[in-house]
Amino acid sequence: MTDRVLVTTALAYTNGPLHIGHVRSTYLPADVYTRFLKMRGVDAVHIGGTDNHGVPIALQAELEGKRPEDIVKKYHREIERDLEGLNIEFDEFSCTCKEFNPEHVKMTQWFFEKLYENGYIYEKEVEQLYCPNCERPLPDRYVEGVCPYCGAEGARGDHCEACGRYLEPVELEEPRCVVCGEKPEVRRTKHLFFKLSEFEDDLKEWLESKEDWPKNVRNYALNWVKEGLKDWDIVRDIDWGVPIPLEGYEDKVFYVWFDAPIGYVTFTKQYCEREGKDWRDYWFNDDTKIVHFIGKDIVVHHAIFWPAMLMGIGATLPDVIVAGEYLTLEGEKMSTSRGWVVWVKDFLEMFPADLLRYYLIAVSPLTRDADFSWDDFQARVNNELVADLGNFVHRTLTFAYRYFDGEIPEGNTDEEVEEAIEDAHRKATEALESFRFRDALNAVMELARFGNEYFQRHEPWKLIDEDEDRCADVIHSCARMVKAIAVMLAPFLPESAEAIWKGLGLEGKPEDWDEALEDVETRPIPRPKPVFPRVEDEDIERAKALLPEGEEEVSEERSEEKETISFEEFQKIDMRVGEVVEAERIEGSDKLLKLKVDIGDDTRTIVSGIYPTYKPDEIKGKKVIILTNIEPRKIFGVESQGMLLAVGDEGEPAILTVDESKREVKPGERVR
Ligand code: B3M
Ligand code: ZN
Repeated sequence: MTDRVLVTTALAYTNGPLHIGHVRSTYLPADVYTRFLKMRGVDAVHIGGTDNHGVPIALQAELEGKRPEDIVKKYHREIERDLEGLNIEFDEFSCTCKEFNPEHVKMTQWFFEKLYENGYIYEKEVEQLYCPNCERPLPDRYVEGVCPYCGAEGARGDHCEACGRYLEPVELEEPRCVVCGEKPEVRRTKHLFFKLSEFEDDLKEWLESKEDWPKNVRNYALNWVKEGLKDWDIVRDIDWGVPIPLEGYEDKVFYVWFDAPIGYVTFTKQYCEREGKDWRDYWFNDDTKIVHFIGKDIVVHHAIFWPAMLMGIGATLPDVIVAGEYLTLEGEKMSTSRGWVVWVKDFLEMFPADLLRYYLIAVSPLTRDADFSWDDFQARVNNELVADLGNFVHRTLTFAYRYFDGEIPEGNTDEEVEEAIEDAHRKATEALESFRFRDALNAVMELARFGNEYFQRHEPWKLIDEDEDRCADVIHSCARMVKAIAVMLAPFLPESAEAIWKGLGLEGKPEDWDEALEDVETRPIPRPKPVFPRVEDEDIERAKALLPEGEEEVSEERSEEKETISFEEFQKIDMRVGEVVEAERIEGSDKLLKLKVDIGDDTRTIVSGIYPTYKPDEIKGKKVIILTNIEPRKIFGVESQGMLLAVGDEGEPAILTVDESKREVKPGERVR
């Protein structure tokens, strides 16, 4: 292993806070890996930040009537807060925003100029869409239409969600401007292209040499190269992005995927300047190992475009690219627009960070898709963390505390225990070196399971009366395992590892990976406390209540005949006409509105997932149907005292209302 390692995590777009998908695919593995390296004495640095330019953020700002930098600032803060809450540590966490980080503008322009001088940039006329009504070009998502490949409606200018293909805006059929709906016209303009095609052979050779890379990255990238590489348009006709230092390009900026990876270099430089180091030691020195952690949807950008850019200026190429596969939620694809996600912030309001860190690693290898399910989360925490690991640590410490005067007893460690520790240490080390995070964590869990079995088999509660010296050996052996567990758990569950460490009466926290192999000294220990909380059914109910009402239930309804109910049963259902008197969005939610609804003798607060189909102003004054005697439920911290009836799923609700063409209907009238 080299001494200098630069670890990076993909830069999250500042168009929303973090959810568990981001955590699982990149942040958590990168953090675990860096912590592991640091514990081994490697000069490892973890660099990250946020990705602030690009059409999606510009468009979001425009549609919300804000400035892009305001959106960037808001979400940069929230993302930073989420990462801190999860104990994801960075040596530098910065941003690419031209307003807030002029260094990044300089670095991007410098990078471009190098590529330009080296002959890898050329100018070419392109066709692009232009909105005659808004009087401006429509790059990427500024235009929507029908996908020319699969015929799906609502394909965006850069990408069709339905078939997954990359698109050019001019390829779209029936295009329209997303801002005003106008049909755009085709205009010609000048763009700059990066000669990606020239790097085809070098990239192929380089990727082929990376035999030890995770397969999901190498094979995918190689297939791309084999299909032939086209030169890459690095310009966009918007003003939100890094300005292009070339005459004639005053109204254009670099494409966000050109400047974003350069952020890794900018941030390294910023880190180095603070630490009195030379950033060239990281980016122009083949002794440095660069490790990129990314999500699998951006393999092409990191394994093809980015290395080609680096080759173009003679910089150090990534040593490894590790890509996390997708995470689904309760068996369904996550969707921020539908609210089908678990936000980090919400998780942390309910559970300690380490429980999420544990679950996301234990549930599946990083290179395979995984599903987050609340029931499985509860089961794994209770059956594994609490029952195996927590129990072993607690019973060991409690026994020592009670029967050995509050101290870890002196004694000899049994050989089978020494072996079990060495075995776990070797397995965990090898697994972490090759990015098999789950295997590494499993090795630690296995040691805990062995510890429990060992404790049980030696029956110290009997030995203490029969043979106190032998009992001391057994408890001493157990304490050795507890110490090894604390050390090896540290990269994964840093808070719990420190708590266990302190439980052994040790100072500070585990900092040296090989200390797992060392004996434990006799010393007074504090009164033992359980390390992990049990996750109770109520906790899980509360967590589930944050998800929108199950889509599955809706579709089941269609296919499944419901049981017949009696008229009396129907009579129990109290549905009334209500008039919406107030409506506002719920902060942090993409689809929820908080409504005040007049139902005649009462005014109820109702939370309903009808945004953005229904805007607050447009729902105000409407007569709606409310199920009034359903149990109140807390959604996003707001108690919903009833349910607004609507049809439709997939984020396309249509609300139920009353026909007033024959007479006026008053709020409070019952539906019967
Ligand atoms: N912001 C996409 C993503 O968040 C993009 C990554 C940039 S890494 C240089 O997955
Ligand atoms: Zn327009």
